[in-house]
Amino acid sequence: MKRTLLFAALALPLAAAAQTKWDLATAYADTEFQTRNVRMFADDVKKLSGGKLDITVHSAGSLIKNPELKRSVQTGLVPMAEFFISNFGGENPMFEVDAIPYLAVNYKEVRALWEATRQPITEGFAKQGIRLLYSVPWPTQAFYTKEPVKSIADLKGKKMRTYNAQTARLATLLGVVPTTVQATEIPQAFSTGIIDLMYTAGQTGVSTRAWEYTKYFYDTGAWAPKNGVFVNEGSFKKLPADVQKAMTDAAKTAEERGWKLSEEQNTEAPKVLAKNGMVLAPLAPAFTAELRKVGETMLNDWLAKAGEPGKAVIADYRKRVK
Ligand code: PCA
Repeated sequence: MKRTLLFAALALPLAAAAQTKWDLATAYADTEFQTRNVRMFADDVKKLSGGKLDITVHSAGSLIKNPELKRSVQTGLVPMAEFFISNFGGENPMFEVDAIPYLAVNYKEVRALWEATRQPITEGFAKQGIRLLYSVPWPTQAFYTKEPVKSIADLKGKKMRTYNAQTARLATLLGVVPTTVQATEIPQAFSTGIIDLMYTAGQTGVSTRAWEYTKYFYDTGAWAPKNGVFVNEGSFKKLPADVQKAMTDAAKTAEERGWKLSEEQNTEAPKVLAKNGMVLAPLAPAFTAELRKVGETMLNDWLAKAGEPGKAVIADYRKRVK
């Protein structure tokens, strides 16, 4: 017994020396499926690398706040981060192609859009010194309101929670007041009256207990924006080849698993909302027509910004969903 202990004590520093410890920062809470998937990814990297790389996941903005995540991984402040890709449409329009309402309205289309844009998006980040390891969509975006909505007129002047420039633009086009609130701060923003309604996935509604401050759930199915998990390219290159492979293999698995989880949540989360008393209300035809118009405007704006490469990916996408 004594001997085993002594052996263990001697073995420890050796094992520790061979192990690299990294941090991965994300803005989202542990209750979100995206975070669960990131944690499984970190476990897989550890297993596949034979324990050589141990990634600690820091969730809910506990290490780095949402707006700082990309810059932090770019400058190497943290080697890895997960962030919401369309937050950075201002740097490269390609990054926000998945945040245009009614461009891709089901998982088949969302996947086709990803297949048509993965390369330019990956290259865009590579130019900035970060490697996109995998990307997973949030379930389709839905309105959460306190009162029933028959058309845009019912929303006029209300304060809507937004999470990036695209949703702020959407809010402006709807005639509501955009108010930036991080996902983890949604309950507090409702209870203090900073926002009257929000627009997010059913899953995020479950994670933030939307039934405690809203009543109606309108799933538009209009878009499924994506998160990405990133590594600083310089840090990645310094890893031994077998650890690099462990990371890219684990990323492939995480992407497949994540898409499955996302699709599952897309049907399961609304049931949880209903069980807790929310009304799963159908979108009124007038409201749908108005939203589609807003979507068209946003697509045209995007095409004007994204130029020839933008036109090319949309044409490629349209071919894929024909
Ligand atoms: N949930 C995250 C991003 C999009 C989503 O569905 C949020 O609301 O911040």
